[in-house]
Amino acid sequence: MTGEKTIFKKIIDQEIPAEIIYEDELCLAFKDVNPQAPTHVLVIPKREIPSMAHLKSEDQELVGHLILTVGEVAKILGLENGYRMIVNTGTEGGQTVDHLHLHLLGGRAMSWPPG
Ligand code: DGP
Repeated sequence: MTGEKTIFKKIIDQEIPAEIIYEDELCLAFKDVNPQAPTHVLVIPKREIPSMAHLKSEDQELVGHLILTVGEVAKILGLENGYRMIVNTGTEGGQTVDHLHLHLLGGRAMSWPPG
């Protein structure tokens, strides 16, 4: 990390706006600015963790909470026909923002394999 705030840290700190869907003491869920599906939400931890590759065993409970939150947000948004959760990790994983985030995509049929 460069020490500079990521765009997601700025959203957490309310320095830039986001369309918040859900928030609790550990995480924040907000709409992706560049949606790849009719529903595209990002679930992020409030604690600064650059990526999935930086998770430690003591983060197990937080990770469980983030995944359960994706499921809760899917319910809030009525994705009863299914959805996809994606965690892009590192350069080859397609990660562009260095703050761990879980993509929730829904509202259309997904294809496989992803690009
Ligand atoms: P990834 O490629 O997995 O690192 O995804 C980063 C996502 O973050 C990408 O889908 C676009 C989204 N994004 C980038 N900047 C902003 C922003 O300022 N606001 C919101 N809501 N989403 C953003």
